[in-house]
Amino acid sequence: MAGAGISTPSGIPDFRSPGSGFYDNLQQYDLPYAEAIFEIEFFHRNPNPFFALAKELYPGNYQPNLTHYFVSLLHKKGQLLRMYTQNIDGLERLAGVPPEMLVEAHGTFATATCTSCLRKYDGEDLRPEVMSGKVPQCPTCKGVVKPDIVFFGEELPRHFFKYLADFPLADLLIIMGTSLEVEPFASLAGAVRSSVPRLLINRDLVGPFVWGQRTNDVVQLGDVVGGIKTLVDALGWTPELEALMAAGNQKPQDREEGWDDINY
Ligand code: CNA
Repeated sequence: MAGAGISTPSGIPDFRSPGSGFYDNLQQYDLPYAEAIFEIEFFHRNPNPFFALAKELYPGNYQPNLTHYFVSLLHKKGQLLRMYTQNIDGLERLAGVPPEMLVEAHGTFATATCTSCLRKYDGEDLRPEVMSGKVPQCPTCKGVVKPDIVFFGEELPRHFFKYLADFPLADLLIIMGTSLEVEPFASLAGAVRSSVPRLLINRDLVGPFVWGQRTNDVVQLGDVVGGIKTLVDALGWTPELEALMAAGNQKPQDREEGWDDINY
């Protein structure tokens, strides 16, 4: 399970970190209150603040970091049952985690839907309008086309409910970079069997790790990249992770920089 904290090392602010978090830096969006940017009612009245944020977060502006590649490595080793992410930045996909191994619980910019006629679009179809600061319009009915991000007041995607089958099968739950404050996602932490170890890698203690730790819970407090490096090192996987990152960072632009330039 992951949240915005795994993407802060890629340069994307999270919501709740004091000072750097998105909720502390909303002046530019002219909102009545922070959460309005993700409220569907507000969006129907004024989609501009959301699209200002979408321009910033649209896939292509940021690169995955070591944390995303770690999940990709877990998959390559046949150890990943599923990744449940709250993130909407698409960095898991960019790091090579196949879409079917991902549950993007709060949606994705990869697809979009017209809010009037419900016609489906590929996220790439919207890119020119989003990047030029416009609200994308449906060519068919002129309705606003909204990326398939889950807003407050909207239902979670159907595939979120894969958790009912996945979580009882897990034999380890890794939770990283999330405040575990958003429901129903947060409650997934309690959906594994009580005999299953849960590992929290996060800057601070969150959710059940504050008030109801199980005897087999493990907490690694601090920066998520440092925490994952420690884990990967203990597993003896560091060379493989470095190779995966190097290959991933070369791919998009065929870059020639070395390890030092890789985003971690
Ligand atoms: P959050 O509530 O902002 O919490 C982030 C957590 O991560 C906090 O506990 C931080 O202390 C911790 N954290 C931040 N950076 C690090 C770091 N480098 N190392 C270790 N811990 C760190 O974010 P959640 O994901 O829990 O909240 C759910 C919201 C945030 C979801 O709806 C997301 O869609 C939404 N969000 C997503 C993105 C993204 O896609 N990258 C960015 C901002 C917000």
